[in-house]
Amino acid sequence: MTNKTFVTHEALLALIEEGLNAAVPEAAAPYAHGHPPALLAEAMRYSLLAGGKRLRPALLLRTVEMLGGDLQEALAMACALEMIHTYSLIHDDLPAMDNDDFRRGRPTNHKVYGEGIAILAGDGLLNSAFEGMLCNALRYPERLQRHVAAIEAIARRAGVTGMIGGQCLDLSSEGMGGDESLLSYIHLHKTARLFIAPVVAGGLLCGAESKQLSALEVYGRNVGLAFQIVDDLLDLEGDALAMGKATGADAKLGKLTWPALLGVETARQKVADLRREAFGALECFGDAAKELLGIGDRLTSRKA
Ligand code: GRG
Repeated sequence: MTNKTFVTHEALLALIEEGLNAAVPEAAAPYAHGHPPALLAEAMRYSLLAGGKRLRPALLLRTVEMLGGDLQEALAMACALEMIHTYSLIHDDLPAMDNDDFRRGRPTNHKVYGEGIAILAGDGLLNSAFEGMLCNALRYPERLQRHVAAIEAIARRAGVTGMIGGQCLDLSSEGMGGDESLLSYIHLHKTARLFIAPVVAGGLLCGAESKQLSALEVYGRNVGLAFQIVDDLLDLEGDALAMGKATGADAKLGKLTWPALLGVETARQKVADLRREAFGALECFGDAAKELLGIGDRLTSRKA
């Protein structure tokens, strides 16, 4: 048994919202040097503060909490993950990619600001994410090495051998069919890498040992893959209103998904198997893993 105390879910979300709000401030006076143009700041904030589930920052902060780290020190990194995720959604929604009109319960960024500004809002969020993490790292010279290792872990998993690589294969294989190995590659890279990044980065920030880092990686990978299959199932059978975006998009685009490839029942079974493996990986952390397990539970049993 552990006497560890945990921040409430509401308090954690409030901390994340506060961090995000500060990470991309509202515009200063027009043409103020050292500030983004008003339109760009507005477009970035439009998508960032639109109320997503904040899964990736929560995963990082819960990992840091589990390992006894400092939530304030980790906040910039948690927010950076949400900024990277939000940039990927803005770009994914563009006509050149998934061409979606609706995201997080409101019109997509390019529907409001036009394609050019939406591309720049995504670019701005991606760059600001790294600016924020690096500025924060410099505030902790005694743990600079840990910060840099964690930032590298995030950069790699969001990059061309991670999310961007997965998105590339997803896009280039649209309507062309494919098999399990292609689908596994796409899901692991496009989605699961951004679930592995927060837990491994949280571990690195807290100086976790290699056995613990491996366990965190297994947890992140399995919940990430399960999350993506649930997303595919919801796209097939979910309620567009509850989801805050249109459903049925995968079938329209001829996308390779687990339900399309193996059927709905096998896809559901796969979610259950991945979930079991993910939870098993956290056993080495004992009761301290309670909140991380809770996130895994919510994201593999979600209905929206
Ligand atoms: C453009 C480089 C680039 C990558 C895009 C995010 C992404 C990669 C594609 C989005 C397509 C998609 C629906 C993927 C499924 C997994 C996913 C990322 C779902 C959305 O994440 P949530 O449910 O969203 O965490 P919220 O809005 O709650 O943050």
